[in-house]
Amino acid sequence: MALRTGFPKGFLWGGATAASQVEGGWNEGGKGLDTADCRPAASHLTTEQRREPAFKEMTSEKIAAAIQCPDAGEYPFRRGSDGYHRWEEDLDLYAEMGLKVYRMSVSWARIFPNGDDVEPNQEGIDYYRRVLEGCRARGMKVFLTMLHYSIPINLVEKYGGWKNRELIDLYLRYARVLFENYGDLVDYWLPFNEMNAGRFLPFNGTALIRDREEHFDQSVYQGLHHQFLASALAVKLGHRLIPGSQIGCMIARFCHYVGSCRPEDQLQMLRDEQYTNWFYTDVMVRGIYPEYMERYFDLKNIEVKMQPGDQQILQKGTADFISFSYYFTQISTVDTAWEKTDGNLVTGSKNPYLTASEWGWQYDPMGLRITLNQLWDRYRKPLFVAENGLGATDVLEPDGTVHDAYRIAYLRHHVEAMREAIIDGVNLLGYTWWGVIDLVSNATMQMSKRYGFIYVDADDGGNGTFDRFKKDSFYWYQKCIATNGEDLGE
Ligand code: BGP
Repeated sequence: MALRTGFPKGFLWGGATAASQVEGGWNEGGKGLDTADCRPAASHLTTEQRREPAFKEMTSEKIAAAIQCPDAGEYPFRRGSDGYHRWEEDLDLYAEMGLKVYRMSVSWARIFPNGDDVEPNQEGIDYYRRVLEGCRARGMKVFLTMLHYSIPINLVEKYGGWKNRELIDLYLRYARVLFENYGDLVDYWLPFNEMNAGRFLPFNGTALIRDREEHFDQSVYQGLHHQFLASALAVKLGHRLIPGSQIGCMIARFCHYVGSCRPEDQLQMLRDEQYTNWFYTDVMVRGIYPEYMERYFDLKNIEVKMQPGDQQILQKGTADFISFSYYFTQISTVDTAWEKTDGNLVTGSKNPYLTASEWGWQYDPMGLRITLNQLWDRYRKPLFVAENGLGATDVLEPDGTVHDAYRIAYLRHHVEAMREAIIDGVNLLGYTWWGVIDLVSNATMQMSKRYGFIYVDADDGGNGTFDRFKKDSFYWYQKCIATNGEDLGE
């Protein structure tokens, strides 16, 4: 067996966005109001305030106010980055960068405005067909997220979100439309973005409203069970409708390091890995509910209601590949006084050996190599880094340039880490940088937390031209792709 030397031929270099964060056009083309459209701006809040459950969770009061609001107002996702209108210009820029694959998502509410409509909205179907054909015409493959958080608000108001089993059938009706209409244009399918988000950001993930639930955790895990079933059934349906299709799964991967050599800390790390990561991939890749969750459910007084046949559904709909988002690492410890820092979806314990982004996310390329090795060792399924990126404050210079050396450094180090993992023996299909273009932040609803290689001239309040500008990182990634990851110099 020859030692690998670097990125394989055909490695899928790419970029990612999500419909709710990039599109805007919230009430155009027959689209219905969705959950993202109802999340109010929060850029005025402090970091401490953003850690509060009251900020992270949705309330009936907030929903009612959002439904009443007739314009984009204080709702940043209603504007996004105006990608709905500028998709051709954006695809041209991605092609100029040399992207081999574009990870994008479809908005459920553009296809079924209320989620339970009998007939789909043809205007929405046609819109995405044009975008997908645009990717093909520019030589880019497509990695399609079928559901990246936002669902029609009617499914929350009328059905109570994912805790209601009826959502499985409604989701499959939607999935069928995607498979039937875009089977010739999509290369990789992803039924759900970050399955574990249902646990960490329940409004986004499982569409739950805190004040409407008696036993919140029970509803979260019931909702997750329905999503697992919907995902497995989508895999089965997709394979039947499109023979040979590649349909994966995804989690937000939380990589943990043990805080000390105390056995208690080591056990804590095992539990953290099981409860935040392995549970989700074990169900979607192995097709089983792992035994360690029984103890957890018992502890939390949770009883996931299953119907006869559910286990078989999970077993028959396992994922073809595993994708994940990777942003940071955190410490596992039983020491409650350990200093904290923020990370994607969670607040975790701080690692003194690492530096962090302006938003507190700890910068750790080696954690990506470790994560890739762990996932490959456990499942031996092809892997895909569906998200990785740096949210930072950028400055648009008067001459239209943006000098983001910090983003280039972050990217270079993570590309090096992936190369090392490939040499370690990991089977890695591709890498889609999160926020290939500036878009509204998922957790903080800010435009000013910028991820893109392409700058969008808009501020948190939606003021600006929304014109696009290439950052220095645009050119760096272009060269990285052109040399298949060989040239990682300035
Ligand atoms: C992931 C989400 C993305 C994206 C990213 C960055 O969890 O899948 O939608 O937003 O995190 O997070 P944020 O936008 O909060 O900085």
